Amino acid sequence: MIPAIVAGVVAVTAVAAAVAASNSSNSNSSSGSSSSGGGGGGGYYYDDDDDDYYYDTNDGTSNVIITGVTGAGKSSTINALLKREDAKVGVGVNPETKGAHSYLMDEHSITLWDTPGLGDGVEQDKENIRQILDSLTRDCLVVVVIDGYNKDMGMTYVLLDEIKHTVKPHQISIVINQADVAMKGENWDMENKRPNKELLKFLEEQALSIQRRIFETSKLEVALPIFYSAMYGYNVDKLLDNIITNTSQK
Ligand SMILES: Nc1nc2c(ncn2[C@@H]2O[C@H](COP(=O)(O)OP(=O)(O)O)[C@@H](O)[C@H]2O)c(=O)[nH]1
Ligand SMILES: [Mg+2]
Repeated sequence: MIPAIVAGVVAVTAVAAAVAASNSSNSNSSSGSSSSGGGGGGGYYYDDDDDDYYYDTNDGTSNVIITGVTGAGKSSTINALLKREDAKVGVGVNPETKGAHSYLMDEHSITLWDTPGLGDGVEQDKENIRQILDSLTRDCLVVVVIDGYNKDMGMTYVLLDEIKHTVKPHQISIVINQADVAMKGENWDMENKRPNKELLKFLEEQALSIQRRIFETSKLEVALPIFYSAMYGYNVDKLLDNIITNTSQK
């Protein structure tokens, strides 16, 4: 069954193939995986009605799609959540994630999806957005990762404008990574791996401002973004709590 799918072409199929590939590569990093690529386990399914492949939502886990611009820290966020270095992290802003990869969080019945980043060229972005849209399901949670100095919000707005037609606002979670460098590295308490008072105030204001800008630009009423640092583990527990709460809120 899998080779037939891999032999097929185009985006959704590429994602489906990635699902199959990542599920097999996951088997050595997580035990008791309930999502196997082939057979009856899950990963994807074929819908006769519209002759297309879809992510399997019947494997018992909730799909959490991690999106955002290249370099925001999607892969690093996944590693921080998993507490292991499974997702390949880029050096600088080179896109390291091509195609979607899944990571199972057995203990929470969550499948995290690492998606290709945005901002790598018009054609590539179109293709990547299409892949992201194809991956959305009725009850998935879309986590949009923004970097702490949000240098490129434009692409994030484009993404939100695309996904808002497919998912409901409560299925979108905006999160701000790289809290440690939000003030260019200043006011980060390196010893305790947390922001000092000044940076904390800056981050709180930034979260409010991003929430407001998203409303103004995309007319989306999203929850107040959580800020964290995947690199130093700051607020990652809060991020996980937020994901768990939002995935159980169907
Ligand atoms: N300072 C800082 N750097 C980070 C953080 N998270 C990720 N990075 C760095 O940002 C770069 C891009 O990270 P990556 O996870 O590959 O981003 P992706 O393209 O969105 O998957 C890498 O060099 C990471 O080490 C963070 O919380 N703080
Ligand atoms: Mg990546």
